[in-house]
Amino acid sequence: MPLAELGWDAAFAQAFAAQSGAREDVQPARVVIEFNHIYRLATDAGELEATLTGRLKHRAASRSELPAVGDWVVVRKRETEDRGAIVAVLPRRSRFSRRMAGNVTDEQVVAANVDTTFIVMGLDADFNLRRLERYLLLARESGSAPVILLTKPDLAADVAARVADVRALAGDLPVHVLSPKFNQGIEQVAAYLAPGRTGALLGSSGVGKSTIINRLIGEDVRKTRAVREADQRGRHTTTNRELVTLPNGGLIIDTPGMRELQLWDVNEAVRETFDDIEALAPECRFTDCRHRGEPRCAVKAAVAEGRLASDRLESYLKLQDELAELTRQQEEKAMLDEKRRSRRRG
Ligand SMILES: Nc1nc2c(ncn2[C@@H]2O[C@H](COP(=O)(O)OP(=O)(O)OP(=O)(O)O)[C@@H](O)[C@H]2O)c(=O)[nH]1
Ligand SMILES: [Mg+2]
Ligand SMILES: [Zn+2]
Repeated sequence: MPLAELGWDAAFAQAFAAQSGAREDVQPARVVIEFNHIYRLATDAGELEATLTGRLKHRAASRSELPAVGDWVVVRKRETEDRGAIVAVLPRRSRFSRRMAGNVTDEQVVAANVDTTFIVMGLDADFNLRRLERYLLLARESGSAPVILLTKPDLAADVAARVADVRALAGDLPVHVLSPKFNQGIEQVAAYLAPGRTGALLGSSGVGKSTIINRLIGEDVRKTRAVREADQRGRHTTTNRELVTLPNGGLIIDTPGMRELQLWDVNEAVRETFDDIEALAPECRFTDCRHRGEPRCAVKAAVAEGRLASDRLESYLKLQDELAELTRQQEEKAMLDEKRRSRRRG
């Protein structure tokens, strides 16, 4: 498959030339799937399995510097080896990151070099505006274009009201309603996936992400499973992120449903999303006003006068708390990393 059909272009070619110099034993490849540090890569000559070079592994200060699905990498393959070795990751054009699940303070790149991030939410029991807001922050920060897909309209009584709530939250972002199971509205997704363009499907388990891919392809290539009877939750059917090539030339990343979506650096996206509050802040009496009851606070005044919704301010303040805690943990981790490094230096 020619590299262009995998999303390769002049800018990536330039980055590759800068990384590989005059070496002749390396080639560009795109990460299709990762499993236990073994990568399946797509090249212009077919697929290839690869591992990381020790150098790449040990130089990485964060997990986010290692290849993720969608990444373009520099891979070395010798005729005497049955596997390739990834020597470098090319700079990402976009990346959807979250904080790693569990107790670790590190960034996890969920998908790289994505043009369109599809945030998929069910109109049924999955429907949750606060969660959608968090997805949107991470998607805005990713550098890709967010698009909201609402599925399972057949299982919701008040579709119109729910869609209206989503539109109010989404501002000028596109919102589409579709029914993957019944093959309705899939062309709205296909429209974003011209040849060489990459999309990624993100959302809870059971919302129909893999079903969308099956409908785009016209064949059941991805495993899907009915949600649990009792509580309508998904069964975590997809277990690995994977870049899938579509017959019409587009590419799409299927991802496992996320159980938790902890924020990573989304300060810029918060500023953009809450630009109304940010615009009021300079009129507060104190330049470092936190809008939590300080005297002559322009933001509180706007709420009192009905110019700003109080639940909007509430979610803004909650996000500020969460981001402050994240910054504190990042600083703590940076300090520990530095100590470890200086101890190693002796
Ligand atoms: N009623 C209804 N069911 C749907 C719709 N879209 C998908 N489903 C069903 O929802 C179930 C879960 O779909 P999947 O595609 O496996 O969901 P997923 O998002 O890939 O889930 P994970 O892989 O676990 O993250 C399947 O039984 C689908 O047939 C829809 O619009 N309406
Ligand atoms: Mg799936
Ligand atoms: Zn204030």
